[in-house]
Amino acid sequence: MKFKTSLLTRSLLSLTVGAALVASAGSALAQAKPLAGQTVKMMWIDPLTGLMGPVGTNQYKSWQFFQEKFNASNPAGVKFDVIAVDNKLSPTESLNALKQAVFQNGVAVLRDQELTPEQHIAFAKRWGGIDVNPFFPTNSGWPEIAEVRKAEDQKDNIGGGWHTDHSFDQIPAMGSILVARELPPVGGDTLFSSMGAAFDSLSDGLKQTLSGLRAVHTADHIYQPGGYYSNTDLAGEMTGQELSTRAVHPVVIRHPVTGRRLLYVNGAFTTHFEGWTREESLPLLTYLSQLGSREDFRCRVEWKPGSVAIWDNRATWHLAENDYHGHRRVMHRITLTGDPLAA
Ligand SMILES: O=C(O)CCC(=O)C(=O)O
Repeated sequence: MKFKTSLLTRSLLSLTVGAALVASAGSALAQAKPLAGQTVKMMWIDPLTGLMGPVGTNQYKSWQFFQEKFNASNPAGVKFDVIAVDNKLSPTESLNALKQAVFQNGVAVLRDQELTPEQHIAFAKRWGGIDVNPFFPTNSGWPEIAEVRKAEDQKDNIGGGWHTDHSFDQIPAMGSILVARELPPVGGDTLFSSMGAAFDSLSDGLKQTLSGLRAVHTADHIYQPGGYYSNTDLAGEMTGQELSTRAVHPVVIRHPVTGRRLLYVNGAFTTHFEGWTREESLPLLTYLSQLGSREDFRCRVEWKPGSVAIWDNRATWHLAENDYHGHRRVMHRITLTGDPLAA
């Protein structure tokens, strides 16, 4: 599939990392499908409690559960692995297995679901708290659910540049659970990039330098009046323009669960290194943005009706491809509360 650079991509990149990255954003990735011959584990979710577990009764909708692994050494960029969850696991143990898969691999996809908004919310609560997104439309009728939506007549999309969600918060969101509601006939994939693989690829010298740095994150240039969205055809739908955001985080963090070291700056929300001017910061931020979006650190999620993706914001960046003009795409996102970040 040909990569198309959206207006958001262009704006964010020119803001933070410059036009060079646009030119480098080619894409020829493998697709998010289980490998032939592998077993796909069936899981179910309890509509009332949001608990998930192995299928064993007809009373629940089954889950197809596979995880998507980033593989820095594979030029194709993606390796898929179907998790073998033991049928004897309890629902809570199964959910814990899914959580571990997301923490270790960055993103997991569940296929063929029929989650109602209430089930989506109940499932999200099983992961911890919900961070209500103050900027996206919430037209689903549930305040916990942000709508990531593009209409047939709109040209701009939400999330069209590489980013990680809510890095501008003091305690950034752990991740998100994104449910496909309406999909275009083709396109509209989401790309993910592994920040563990990006960090591992650095020289010892740059690892050491970055480990001593902190960076400033804000979304004011995105959501405030005069910011990115005010110049798009999404302007009338976004909210929270009066809000101001700012947070300072280590440039290299440790994953709170796995302990893996991760690069934690992103092209959308990181403006400069603490104690450095923006001009001084830009060359290094540009380099890191180019590195982090390298094809061999990425995987692609192809959406299908009933797909649900769960990702870890600490361990990944993501980008929503804007290559389906003339068609409608509606996704429901619940943002999951995170933990304080530490080096
Ligand atoms: O629509 C998508 O695929 C992802 C949207 C996005 O970037 C986000 O919710 O942060």
